[in-house]
Amino acid sequence: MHCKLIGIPLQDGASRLGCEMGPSALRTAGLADALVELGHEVSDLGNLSAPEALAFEHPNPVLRKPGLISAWTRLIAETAYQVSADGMPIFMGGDHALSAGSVSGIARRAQELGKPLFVLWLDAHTDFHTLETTTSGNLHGVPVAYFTGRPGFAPHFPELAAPVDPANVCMIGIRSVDAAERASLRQTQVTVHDMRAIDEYGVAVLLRSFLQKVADAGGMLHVSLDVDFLDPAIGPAVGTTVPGGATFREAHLVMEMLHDSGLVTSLDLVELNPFLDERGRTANMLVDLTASLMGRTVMDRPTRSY
Ligand code: DIR
Ligand code: MN
Ligand code: MN
Ligand code: MN
Repeated sequence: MHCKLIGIPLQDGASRLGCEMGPSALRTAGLADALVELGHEVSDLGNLSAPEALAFEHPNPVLRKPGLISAWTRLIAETAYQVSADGMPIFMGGDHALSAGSVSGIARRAQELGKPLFVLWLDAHTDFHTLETTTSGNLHGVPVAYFTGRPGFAPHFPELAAPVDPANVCMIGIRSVDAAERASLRQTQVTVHDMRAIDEYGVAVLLRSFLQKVADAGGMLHVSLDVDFLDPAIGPAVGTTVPGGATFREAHLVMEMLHDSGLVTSLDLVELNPFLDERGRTANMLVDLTASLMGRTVMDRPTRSY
């Protein structure tokens, strides 16, 4: 596989500054070498430069830096579309607002290839606010609503070339949902597996049925990994820690099953805030998880195991 690393030093979607150091921390933790060791070709395309903020007027007064996030979304979507012509793009964040761009750009590519795009959202949060409903104003809380085409983003955010079908979005790890998000999720076909579902069924059962759906549809699969999917004990470097997250073993199993499926075509690594890390352990964890996604195993597996 040809892995393309794209650094996106976007931090203004989150309330705590520091995610702009995420791409550097992932490089320092050895992401490229870990992929090379697995036999992949790796191109590090460097970091995108911050765009100029657009003029932006909106009745919701709490929105934080909406003109800047909108400009980033346009830039990232264009980049994602371009780099996905071949190989496997890995978007190194940067906060989760970047996924408004990465997913919408990949969706445009998928449409051109005539394939349905599926999204696996690994996160404590559903990130399903709109510009109207967010009360924090932090725009890392809106990307899923944006790329699935919920109303209210036009004309402030770039028009979507290809909205993602909400029925093709599966969320795992969820444990913090605001009331407005819950209400709009009820009106969609997004699959939301909260932590209770993991506890009751195990993460493998939940993921396997989604992967089967992607495979049956001949789809492309984008994985968006928010650091706060992980339990804070193994991923402290995030501004919005929520207790009760995925364990080391659950997170690795998810990545290993994703690898075995052969379905993953692009990846976001987001919300890493190195300023909050402990001697690089969260950055190292993300590199380890990415290595598992890209084929690192303990023992050989003769057959696909999803
Ligand atoms: C909360 C927290 N739902 C908000 N969101 C996120 O501010 O809208 N934290 N994405 O990581
Ligand atoms: Mn998120
Ligand atoms: Mn989150
Ligand atoms: Mn691993």
